[in-house]
Amino acid sequence: MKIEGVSNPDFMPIPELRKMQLEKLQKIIPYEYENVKLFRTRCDEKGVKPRDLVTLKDLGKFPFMKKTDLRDEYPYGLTAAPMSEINRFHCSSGTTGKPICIPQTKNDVKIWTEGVARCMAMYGITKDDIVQVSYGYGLFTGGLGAHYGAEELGCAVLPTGAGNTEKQIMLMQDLGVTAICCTPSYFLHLATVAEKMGVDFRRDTKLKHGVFGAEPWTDEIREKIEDISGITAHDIYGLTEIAGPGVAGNCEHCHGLHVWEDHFYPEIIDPDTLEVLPDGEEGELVFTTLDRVGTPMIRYRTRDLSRLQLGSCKCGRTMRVMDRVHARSDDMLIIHGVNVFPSQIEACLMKVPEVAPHYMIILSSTDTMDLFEIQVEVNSIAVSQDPAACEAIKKRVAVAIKEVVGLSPKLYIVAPGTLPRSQGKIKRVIDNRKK
Ligand code: DLL
Repeated sequence: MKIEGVSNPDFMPIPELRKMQLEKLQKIIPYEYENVKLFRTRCDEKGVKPRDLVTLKDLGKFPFMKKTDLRDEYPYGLTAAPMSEINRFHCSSGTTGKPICIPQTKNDVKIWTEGVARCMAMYGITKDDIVQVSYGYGLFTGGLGAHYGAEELGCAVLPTGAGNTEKQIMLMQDLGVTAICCTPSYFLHLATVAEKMGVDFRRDTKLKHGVFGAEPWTDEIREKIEDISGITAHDIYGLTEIAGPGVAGNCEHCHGLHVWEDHFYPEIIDPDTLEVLPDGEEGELVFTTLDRVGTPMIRYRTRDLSRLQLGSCKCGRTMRVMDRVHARSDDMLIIHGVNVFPSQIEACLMKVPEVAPHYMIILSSTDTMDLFEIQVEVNSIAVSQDPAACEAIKKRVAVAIKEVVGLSPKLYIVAPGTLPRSQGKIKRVIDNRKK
């Protein structure tokens, strides 16, 4: 894999890229049709055949895949390669029922590894960096994905996994770690623990880069992270079904993430009509894996809401830029009939400097109405114990939330360290409403 210079696939001329995408689709679609019964049946029902894929636009004729397909066909129903070719399994658990299982070949893992390495190279991480991987290892793709990607770049990797936070901070200092990979919420937790230990990231560590993803995080949280630690917070996106982390990442110029579309073909659809939307319009992100053969995904509906941006990026990369993912269509809360995304609440909270980036949205209901509460941590114990200061903060938060979503939740100010922390993906909404 060449990372520097024009031979890097990131900078491939667009006509060449589109030609390559079409050629890869013209291979993967017949392969999937031949090897995966569900796909074949759906194509037959729709009256579409692999040979109907003549231009990239024709992809829109083919059926979608969804998470429920993976659950229904668990464990091997969507596996296209023979078991002798399978080299790795990754699974992602949902809240209920069976997990989804993605068997993959050696080359599938290589494509994924390359995606992560390309992201890291784009962030300015080099073989001189010492990379601490604090994503969970195991069935979750975060740990092994970041690990393989950093090793591919030639970095020295410290595979701490998630948890054991004080030890992580000690190792970070002692070994001179320069880049950390974890969820943004876990980094915020690390920062709080570091502060308690008297460790100042700027003064006492060599940390420069954070490779954060696996959960939505707002621009406001990003600023907060950079502010408290002095590092550059990079965004890495991906999902188990498509590979894992490293499907897309941000460069220093774009406000969004370059999608490695030489491997992962993106579309945006209207989640209601299922029509493909033109670049520039927001909708649900759909991916087709162009050359993974273990469990190819054709038009996989991610549920993530994003947009493929128009125009070119200053960095010269030709790979399209998707908007940062702030929400999933299934994250949307309907409170008193109003659509609310948790990220909107987060952005409002982060406008108030005394508020810490830790909060919990709690919904419950009486027979007739929804009850909407938010518990918010403040930065200092002194503030949490000063009723007048708490009232003033509540007022500012209430005004911001009213302005953005038009609702007035009941606000509770709590002391630093009160709300649960997570080593992996954070859960910030508890919905106890009667269904
Ligand atoms: O979270 C893969 C990953 C690991 C990505 C580490 C980045 C870093 P899943 O567990 O299958 O895979 O969850 C995928 O997480 O559909 C998004 O909703 C969300 N997600 C992932 N990255 C981001 C991100 C991993 N950078 C689901 N921003 C996806 C916002 C993200 N949401």
